[in-house]
Amino acid sequence: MQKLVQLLEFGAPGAKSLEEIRQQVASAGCSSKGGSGKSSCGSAAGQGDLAPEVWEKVKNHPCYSEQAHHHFARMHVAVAPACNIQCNYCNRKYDCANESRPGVVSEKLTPEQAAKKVLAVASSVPQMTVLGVAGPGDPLANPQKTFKTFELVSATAPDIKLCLSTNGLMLPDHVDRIQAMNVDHVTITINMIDPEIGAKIYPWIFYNHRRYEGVEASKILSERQLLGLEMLTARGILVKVNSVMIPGVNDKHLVEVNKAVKSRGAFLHNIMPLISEPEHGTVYGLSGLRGPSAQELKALQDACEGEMNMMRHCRQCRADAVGLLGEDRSDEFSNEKVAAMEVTYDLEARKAYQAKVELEREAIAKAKTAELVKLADETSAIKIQVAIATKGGGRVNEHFGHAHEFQIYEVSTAGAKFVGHRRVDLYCEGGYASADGAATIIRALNDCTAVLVAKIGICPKDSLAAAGIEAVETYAFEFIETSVIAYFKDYLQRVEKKEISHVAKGDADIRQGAFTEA
Ligand code: CLF
Ligand code: SF4
Repeated sequence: MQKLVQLLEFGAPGAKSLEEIRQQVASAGCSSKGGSGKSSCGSAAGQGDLAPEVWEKVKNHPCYSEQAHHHFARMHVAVAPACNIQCNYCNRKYDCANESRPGVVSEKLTPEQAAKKVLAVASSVPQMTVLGVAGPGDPLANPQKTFKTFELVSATAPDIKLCLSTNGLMLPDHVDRIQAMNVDHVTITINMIDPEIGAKIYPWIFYNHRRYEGVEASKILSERQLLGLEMLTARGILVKVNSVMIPGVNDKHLVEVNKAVKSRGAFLHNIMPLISEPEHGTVYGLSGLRGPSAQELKALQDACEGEMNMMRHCRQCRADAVGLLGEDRSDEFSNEKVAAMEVTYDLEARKAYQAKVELEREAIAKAKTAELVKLADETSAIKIQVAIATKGGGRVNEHFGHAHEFQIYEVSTAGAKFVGHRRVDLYCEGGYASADGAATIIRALNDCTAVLVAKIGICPKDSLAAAGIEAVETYAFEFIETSVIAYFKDYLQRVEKKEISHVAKGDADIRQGAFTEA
């Protein structure tokens, strides 16, 4: 392992790329015995005007920092099966290995199994910096299992940040314990502050040994959520609020929710689209309630953006997700595989990886500043969206045909900003192109002027062009934001020279709850 640490030393001649390091740590970290084996968050990058102690908490957290999500991974352990409320968008009985959405999980774990799994992942995936308990039920409806897991992990892997996501009903009762366990990041899902609206989202809650229904249930839930939020922020714990945008139910109301949570000190607001398919068997899915379109979601997020950071890179993960947001490596760490692993937890190698990422981040920030300078003389009012094929690291580094998702950037003369992502079916299946794949990808990217890729074949390039989307390979393996800005500058020049016409784009499908091939 000493050799590996030497390899990681930044500045060393011939230093390895991050991808090489990841692979090398993965092969050295643990072995299988017969098993098969307004600143820094939301949209912008860098520390900005965050206090240093806050920056320390968020800089390596893939959910609390948009920039960090290109480099750092989270994992969830499914130790909390029970829930104490019912949401009309949730059905935890549904499970599919290829499905990614909250509440979905392949295996439930005991705290001891979870602690071993965390060490196994930490040994193999140096970019994993955060352990979250996010279900499949509610972590605070299962407090013994949740806190026991945190206790075991903080004793053996103290560098891993602990994270908790709750519906908030029992939160006020556990705030002291959360603080005592150094859980710095808590997410509360708050979909309403008006119990009349809540009654359309929550049929019942179970509280103080009693079942409550209708408006009464939502009134209790809302009071407990807001009290828990106030108690956490008073203790300096960072709180992210997740809200599910449910068209026709709470979409307009979420602006009020945003104000309410902002005034109580929430750090970040994550407005997510409703995932609603009949096959999920949820009340909303079965009643045909649709999720929002890409433009509807963005318009609400934009309306809420102000002093408070908005999160736009949420992938609505499974309760057992492992990996960078947008990738799921949970299959590699099944109970059976973890039980057969010999785990070597190497804190020094993990620290070295993180130091290397710091250097990469500095390089990205410098390159972005340089590219922005080139835009300084432009006065155009044009604003476009550009899709990116990436597999992480903040670079344009994915082949079009291999992309499971595209990241979406909005760019104008003010610069480039991450505004979302689109999950898509793979264009290439087993080496063959899929006609359906092209159509669904075009629907998902319909609001984009261009897609920047590492590589693309002639057929998909032509299909995209016919749909008014330019496929561009010029920026292969370059930093994303600098590429987007450079593309935009080139686009403006071509418009000015009348080589092309600027065309306003239409709406797009989010396809958040889509099935994807793992
Ligand atoms: Fe997990 Fe949530 Fe912690 Fe992140 S997820 S408990 S804060 S470590 Fe992140 Fe996943 Fe979105 Fe959650 S992308 S669903 S916001
Ligand atoms: Fe499902 Fe979470 Fe709602 Fe419970 S709180 S019903 S687990 S979405």
